[in-house]
Amino acid sequence: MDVDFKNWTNHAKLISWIKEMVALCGPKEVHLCDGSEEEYKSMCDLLVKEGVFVPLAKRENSFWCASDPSDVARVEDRTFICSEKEKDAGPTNHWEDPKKMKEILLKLFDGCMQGRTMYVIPYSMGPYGSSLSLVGIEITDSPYVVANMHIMARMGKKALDVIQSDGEFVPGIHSVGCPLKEGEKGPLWPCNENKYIVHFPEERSIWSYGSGYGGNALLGKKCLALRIASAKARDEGWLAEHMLILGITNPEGEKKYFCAAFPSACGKTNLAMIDAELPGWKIECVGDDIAWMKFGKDGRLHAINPENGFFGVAPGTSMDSNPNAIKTIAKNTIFTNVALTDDKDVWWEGLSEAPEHLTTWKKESWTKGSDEKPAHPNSRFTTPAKQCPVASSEMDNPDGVPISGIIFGGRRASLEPLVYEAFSWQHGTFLGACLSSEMTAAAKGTVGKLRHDPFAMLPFCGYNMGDYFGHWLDVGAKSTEDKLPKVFHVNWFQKDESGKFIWPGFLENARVLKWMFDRSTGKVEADKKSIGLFPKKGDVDFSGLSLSDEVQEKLFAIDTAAWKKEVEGLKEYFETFKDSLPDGIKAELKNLEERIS
Ligand code: SAT
Ligand code: MN
Repeated sequence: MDVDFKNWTNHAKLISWIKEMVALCGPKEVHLCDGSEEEYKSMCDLLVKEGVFVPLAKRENSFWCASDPSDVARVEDRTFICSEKEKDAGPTNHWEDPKKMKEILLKLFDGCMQGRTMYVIPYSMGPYGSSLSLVGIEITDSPYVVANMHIMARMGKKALDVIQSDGEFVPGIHSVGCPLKEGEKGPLWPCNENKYIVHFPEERSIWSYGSGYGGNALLGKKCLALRIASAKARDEGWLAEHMLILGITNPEGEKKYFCAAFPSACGKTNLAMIDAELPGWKIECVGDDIAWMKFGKDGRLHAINPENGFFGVAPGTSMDSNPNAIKTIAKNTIFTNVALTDDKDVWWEGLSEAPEHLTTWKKESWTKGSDEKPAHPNSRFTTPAKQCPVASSEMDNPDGVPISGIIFGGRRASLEPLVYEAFSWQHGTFLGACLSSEMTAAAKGTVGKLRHDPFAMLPFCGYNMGDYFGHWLDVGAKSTEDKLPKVFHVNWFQKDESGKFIWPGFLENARVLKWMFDRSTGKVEADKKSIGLFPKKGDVDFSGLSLSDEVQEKLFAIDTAAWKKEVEGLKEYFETFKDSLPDGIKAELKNLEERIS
């Protein structure tokens, strides 16, 4: 098939790669994307015409859609890091020999786009003109992916211009793996039982097959901005992290930026745009999922958000838990796997009182009182970041924002207190390495099961996690403690014996942010305890929360027996990294053991 590249690019390497993919995948036609508004509109029109998208009546330019029930989350067991050496993928990743994997992929992709249109998407992760930004090309046979990429990334002609002048791009090929015979229409949500989400970190390329959902298919997000970027960051001395970025201004007008790493579906989006009820304080959102950080000339880490949209978890999002998200999704939003109301609006658990009747994400009729959940727990909204009422004007700043603090957190029913601070960068790196969290519906697996999730990067680190710990220590060695961000650990999810959360969470988390802010300006002192630096009594303001003395104590309790058990578990876990485990982590584990004994 002849593709006319004339008004699109004359970049030889790009053209030859696209031609190669056309020959391999055998699409019926090729659409070279320009990223324009008209293109977005035509993509949505097409999806409406096909019956994939249902236009929403109360939200301008917004759509509901439902995936195949088998394609609802990231598939971690089908995600591969194919480095030349197995050791470079490390014990936490699935590895396959790159040559062997290419053979598998070439067979899978052979003719996989038959009867479908191939879309070629040029996109930039990060603001144009930033030394941190990376451009990618995603080739896909899914118009749903094209529409979502329009929102999630900076997409189109400008990204091509960067490739033209710079030469470099990350190629990513994606197929739903569902070729069509002549005249065949195929399912509304095409996908394949056989899924492969594959990364070649040395070659810096991505091959994704069989899924049309989220991080499996929108290749700019987890595949490029985390797995490929983390490997590039290791080589070049910067950090690509699974972190939100937010700005806080105190009543005196002092402004600080924080990054926070939590596993998927643990409230990053809520925290990133938290509507603080702290008189005189202001919170701004720079990003809700990914941060790329690099040292500025001032010796401080500066972060950009490589994304341009939010792919947020819908269930639990409400005017109480996250009013800014609710306002963000009022228009120009794609809702996937939430429930549809009879008057063509969206609904999910926690949004409001359930209506009498709904259409579920499985497209089944649902009446109030039925046991089934009408929205899938990993249902999502794809929405433009700039629509957020507290979107930071720094979102497009190519230099990024200077980071004063880094926060780690997971879902832990017990053990981890509400908040504490690390003694040093090395200790903070250790806290990141020790992170564990109960699993959520964001990935296929057992919801609620506690697992180690270092730096909330377990599913996203593109190389050996032991080397990644070492990279963090190396990054710290490039600056000094006074310039490096302070590191904090938080846990919003402690429960009492009856299984009830003891901390109200959500908007009240701003009280904890305030303490971290005050620590970063040096306004408040902290108490040195066995596991870290703790707030002095009264410095985290509990006024008006009516927490009993017992609960207040429990929020900051250190259960030594439980910590001894935790240390034993960590020892065992860290042994899996063998000689990749850096000395700094070993030393911190020993220190912790001594402090709690
Ligand atoms: O599907 S995604 O990987 O984009 C969402 C998440 O797990 O954070
Ligand atoms: Mn995420």
